[in-house]
Amino acid sequence: RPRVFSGIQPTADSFHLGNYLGAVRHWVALQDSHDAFYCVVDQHAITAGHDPKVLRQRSRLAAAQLLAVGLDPERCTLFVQSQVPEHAQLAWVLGCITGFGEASRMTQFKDKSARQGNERASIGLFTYPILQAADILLYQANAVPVGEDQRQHLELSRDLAQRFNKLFGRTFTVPAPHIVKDTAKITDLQDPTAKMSKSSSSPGGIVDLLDDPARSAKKIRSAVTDTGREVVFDAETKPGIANLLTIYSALSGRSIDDLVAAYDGRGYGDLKKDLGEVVRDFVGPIQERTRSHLADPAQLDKLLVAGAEKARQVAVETLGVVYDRVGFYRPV
Ligand code: AQP
Repeated sequence: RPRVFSGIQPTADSFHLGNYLGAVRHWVALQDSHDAFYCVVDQHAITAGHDPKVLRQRSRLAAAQLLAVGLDPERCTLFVQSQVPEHAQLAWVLGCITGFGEASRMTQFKDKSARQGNERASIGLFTYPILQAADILLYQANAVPVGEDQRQHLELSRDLAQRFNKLFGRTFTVPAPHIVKDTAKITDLQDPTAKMSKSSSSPGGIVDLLDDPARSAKKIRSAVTDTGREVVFDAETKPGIANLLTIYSALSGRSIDDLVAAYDGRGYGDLKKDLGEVVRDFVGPIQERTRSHLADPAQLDKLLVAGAEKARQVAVETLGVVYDRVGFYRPV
């Protein structure tokens, strides 16, 4: 079976609808067709400042949410990044074949460092995509399900795999992005031209899976839309409505055309009200399941330790080949 790898940062208490619809939903779907490795990337989560106690709890919360939305440890390998030291070890090697200029072109670093102030942005934030490449290449992943915002980072992962293979001999599978176009960029409810984001959206712009369902429904009802009335899907001229239709379609399984026809002549208010209810009904059971996973931290930890052991078997093997190929010292 082809391999799939993806990761998510435990940088907030809750994942948001963008994380779920752009990426995690596909993780769930790929469990049966692929040999799937999914990772809570806590090492990525310290690149922009953090609180140690909160981070540890958020890693558990992230794992609990992933289980709640449908990851099944019997059908995939779920683990926490820092439990597998080979990620950081491989990142060092990959960093040594990455150009400074090449890394400097990563737009996510440019955006985030500009927001933080260039003097305060860490080297970890700068080398983030190299650690991400290590995450992926360590597992010889064929495909990486992510949102559109990760396309450039994935391109770097591909370049590094190819470069390493050329320099030192065929070692890595070159991974392909698995970006499902329809939901690849869920936008901010208050600024429908920007992506919904943990770090840059205002509270009104983001729908968290673990937020109070009534509050989420209210946020949907208050989403920014244009001044027209007609419900049509046009991401250029009506980005707010297009975003709501995208979310509605993905959560309900109804096609965009079907929704547009259903709201013909009814205006935005009805659409927002109904979508608010769809979101409310969707997050309710996820919250319940998340709570039940969190209620048994020993069981959760057991599962994550087992996941890390499984992941390490692959990681150790790949790193061994890498160390050998680059000529690291090995006593005879
Ligand atoms: N708005 C989005 N639409 C579609 N996919 C999205 N993803 C994130 N935002 C959207 C995808 O979610 C996965 C996990 O991403 P992450 O752990 O890197 O989370 P993130 O990028 O930290 O999430 P945010 O909200 O975008 O935070 P900031 O802005 O702080 O970086 C990835 O596959 C990502 O593509």
